[in-house]
Formats: sequence, structure tokens, C-alpha cells
Amino acid sequence: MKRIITIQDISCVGKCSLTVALPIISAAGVECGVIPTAVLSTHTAFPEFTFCDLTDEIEPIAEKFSKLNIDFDAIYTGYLGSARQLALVEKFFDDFKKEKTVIVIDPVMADNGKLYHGFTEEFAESMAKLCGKADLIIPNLTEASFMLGIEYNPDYNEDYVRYVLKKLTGLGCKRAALTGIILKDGEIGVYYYDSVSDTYYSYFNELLPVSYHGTGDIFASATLGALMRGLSYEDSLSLATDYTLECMKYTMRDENRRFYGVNFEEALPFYISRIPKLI
Ligand code: PXL
Repeated sequence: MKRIITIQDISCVGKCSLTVALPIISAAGVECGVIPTAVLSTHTAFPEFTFCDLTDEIEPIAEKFSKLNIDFDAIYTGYLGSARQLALVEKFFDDFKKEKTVIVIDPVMADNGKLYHGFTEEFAESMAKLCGKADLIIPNLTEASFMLGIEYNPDYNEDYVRYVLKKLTGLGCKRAALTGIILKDGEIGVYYYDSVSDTYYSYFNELLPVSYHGTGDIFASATLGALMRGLSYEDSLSLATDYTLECMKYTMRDENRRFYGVNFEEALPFYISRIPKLI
């Protein structure tokens, strides 16, 4: 069985980061270790929240892992909150990256042209540097723009998407996938560039007239789970696209839905059905 480690916060309520990554990656049949970087009462889109910083725990945890020879098939980072955390994560990559280890970074920090609460342009620059170490990064177009220091352009076309993807892999990462890409009416999906093979891939599905918080975390976790179970990068991204759509459809149908997260749990059987069987 594959073992991965994911480094991101735990928000007690408001389905995102670790409360999404753990169940989805486990459902894929992959052991999911965690390094919680902070504990929040809810994610930061709520009007008020507590924040307990756990940055000081990262190094001692990593040292114990090293001492006990614990290793990982993948290291997956999501929401990270400070330049110091980025530096510690970079060291973690250097210490734990083996030939088999896949590094996946979801540079969570922005959407719809705006940085999330608490993030700065300097943070985006540091995140861009960290992304240089990844096998795959999964930003949306806003995050990509902040990391590249270019203006967010919501009126993009396919050439522009390809240009941004090449610039992203220019940061040093092998592969980049842009999420939330819309090139045709009624369709949304992912556009991917593999700089190793110099190939592009895109996959689209239905665009719903809603948007929910936490879908980026669901997408990245579902991609990683699939990848660890032997699907190609392309097939993993396509499955993550389909699964995220299913999650949103379940949420839309739920008359008791909350504003703070999608019903990803109800769509897990769909996700699992697309994961290759072990035997
Ligand atoms: O969904 C990304 C995310 C993760 N963790 C925290 C957040 C957010 C987005 O706002 O606030 C704490």
C-alpha cells in the first residue's frame, strides 16, 4: 500500500484542507499521513475564526520521521500560511524526496482575481519558488498569475492558457495543471502541461451555475489519490474533474446544504468506482 504525507491546516468545520484530503486519499486506498500546520475553528472565509499556529511542530515531526526511517510515496501540500512554513516545507522536500517520491503542490492562496485573507504578493513569490521543486502543481488561474507576477486576465483563450502553463513549468516544476478553465460555453475543466514530454492535455465537463468553497482541495486530493493508485497524470486529472462535478451535483440537490463546503462524502462511491482494483 502506498503511503503519502500531506502538509496543510486542519479547519475544524468548513470542509477543506485536511478534513477533505484525509477521507478522499484514504478512500483511494492510500495511507494518508498528515502534518497539520495550524488548527482553525473554521476556514478563513467565515467572518470569525480561531487560529493556532503549529509551525514549530513541523521540524521535530520531520526529525522523528527521519530517525524512524519513515518514507513517503508522495508529499502533498495544500494551504500553507507563512514564509516560514514554506521554508520548512522546502527542507522537508529536500530531506524526504527519494526517486519514487512524487511532490504535488496545490498553491492555495487566491481565487477570482483576489488573494485570500492573510496572503500577500511576497507570499506568492515564495510559493512560486517552492513550486519549482514539484512534480505537479495544481493552481487556478488567479494563483498562477500571482505566482508569475502577471496581471490576472479573466478574458483568456487557449493560447493564453498554454502560455501560462509554460511559464509555470519555467518555475522548475515538471508538470502544471490549471484548474477551473473555461474555454467554451457550458464547460469547465483542467488544462495540463507536461514539460518532460512537452505535451498538453485538457479535459472538460459540465459547468454548473454555482460555486462552492473547498472544491480546489477536493480536486487536488482526488488527483493525488488516483495518481498513487497507478492512473496516469492525465487520467487522474480527468477523474478529479468528474468527481468534483459529482460532489457539486450532490450539494446542489441537498436542500440542507451549507454554504461552507460540498457534499464530497456522498460522491465517494463514484470516485472509488473509478480507482483501479487492487486484485
Ligand atoms: O480551501 C482552501 C483553504 C484551506 N484552509 C484554509 C482556508 C482555505 C481557503 O480559504 O481558509 C484555512
